[in-house]
Amino acid sequence: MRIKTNKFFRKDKALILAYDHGLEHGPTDFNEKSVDPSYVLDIALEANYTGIVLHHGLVEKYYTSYFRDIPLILKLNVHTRIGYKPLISTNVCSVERAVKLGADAVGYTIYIGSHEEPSMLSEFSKIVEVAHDYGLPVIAWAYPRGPGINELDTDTIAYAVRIAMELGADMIKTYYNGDKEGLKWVLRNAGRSKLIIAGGEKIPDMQFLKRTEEVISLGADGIAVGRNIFQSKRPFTLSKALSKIIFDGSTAEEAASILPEK
Ligand code: FBP
Repeated sequence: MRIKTNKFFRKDKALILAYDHGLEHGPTDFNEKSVDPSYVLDIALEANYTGIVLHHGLVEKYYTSYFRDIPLILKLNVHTRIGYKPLISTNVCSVERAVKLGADAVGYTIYIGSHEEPSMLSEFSKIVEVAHDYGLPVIAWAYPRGPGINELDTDTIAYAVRIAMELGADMIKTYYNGDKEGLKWVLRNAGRSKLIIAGGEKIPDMQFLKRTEEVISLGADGIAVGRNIFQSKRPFTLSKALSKIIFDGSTAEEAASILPEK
């Protein structure tokens, strides 16, 4: 089944803001401003992001004020960093509830290579089935992770992406390891699924712009960024600079010209 994902794309590219970190990493990811979900939603709105990733609690209490202005990807599972636990991302919201809450897509993390991978593959497949019955696209966070797994190995990333593609993901979010030829191979393995590159830990703004220019020029369908935006001192203008690279074909240097002095 070909499910429409065009809501998340402008000129065939996606710029998605991820804000699931409060659950995934905890408040250490936030500063005085970004701890407030309304502040991050304002960034998404003002910089015209093509989607935002939220968990259902934030959707109910905050997203309703932005309803339909920013396409919503409701994240259905979660893994927290606190305490010892198996490497499984736990389902915390149904597709039916996501539909009721006005989601335009659902998101699901699979830790490829974890001991718990079999149950995530099974749950993901059921989610794809139900979501597609509603005509809802599914985004897989296809993240290699687990004992003995090199998360940044190109073949392992390509394998993770291939698994998500063959299990019906409409969009796949994964890491870029800096291997340019490798990304082309990863993209081949995404097939007709869209490949979105995850942001990662905060790096200097200019370096992030250059990395974005690189992945877009190599054919990635977009980026999904969290910390590199809401941990930046200038998240609004940095977002606009990313837009220039992704949608207008600007170089990182051209895009950086709109950034204010730090
Ligand atoms: P970042 O751009 O901040 O890396 O966000 C992307 C993301 O996939 C989030 O959606 C998620 O919360 C987080 O990274 C997962 O991080 P980790 O890989 O450390 O578990």
